[in-house]
Amino acid sequence: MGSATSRLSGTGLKHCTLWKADRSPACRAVMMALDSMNLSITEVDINMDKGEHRTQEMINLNPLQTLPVFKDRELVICDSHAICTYLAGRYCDSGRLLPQDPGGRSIVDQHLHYNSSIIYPRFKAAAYPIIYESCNFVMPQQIADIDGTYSDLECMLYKRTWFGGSWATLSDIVFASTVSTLNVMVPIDKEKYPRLSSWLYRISDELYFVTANRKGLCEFSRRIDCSSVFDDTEFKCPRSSLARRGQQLKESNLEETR
Ligand SMILES: N[C@@H](CCC(=O)N[C@@H](CS)C(=O)NCC(=O)O)C(=O)O
Repeated sequence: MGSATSRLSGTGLKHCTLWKADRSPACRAVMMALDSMNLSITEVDINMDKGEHRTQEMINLNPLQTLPVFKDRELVICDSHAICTYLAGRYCDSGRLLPQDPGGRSIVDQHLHYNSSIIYPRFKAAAYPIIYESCNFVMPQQIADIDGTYSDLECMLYKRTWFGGSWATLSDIVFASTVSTLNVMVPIDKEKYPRLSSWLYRISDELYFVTANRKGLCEFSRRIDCSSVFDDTEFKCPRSSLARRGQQLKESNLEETR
């Protein structure tokens, strides 16, 4: 299991820990939420290929044997949606990511439930046979289901720039992690889904997407393309969220000056 590191600067929550794997969209949603709130916590990398999420220590934390797992002092939360709303409610006063008025909040909740109950099972049905069962392609039924998701999301974006309102909220962050991952397996047809594809383009430019989603998405793509275990000597990335942000910014600045 990866060793824990703590934050370097910024709003550090030393009493909080996230156990995560970058290739997991659920983990990347939490990482983006953290970066968008400028929060830095201890992050521990778990190698799912080695079954590190199934050790007794992890089962004690999360009997469901899934990632992410989050701990704030004695409180343990094992679902990305619940972790994101907890973080936004507890550590972000502004209501920017999670509206404080019941109406606005219900819209975000509705999106998080859609992500959890509809999109996530479709993601698993498409990706797991490739990751775990040496299947080399996304099966036709799974392609149709993912296309159905794109169609739903396209409708939800009618007359909207962002899913939750006039700015990006947790709805957008959570959808960004799953939709960018689905897009690797079933590319979004720009002609058929213009609103969804421009939303994905727009959110891909957000700093938190760059710092917290890109590396894991790249790892996932590599895994889907090659059906091979990701070589974790590549894409070395600090585990503290602020350190991660610093390194990736440095890398993207370097790329720009090339
Ligand atoms: N509803 C959960 C789903 C978590 C989940 O299923 N995570 C996947 C990784 S993306 C996992 O841990 N799978 C177990 C495995 O692959 O063995 C959440 O949003 O946190």
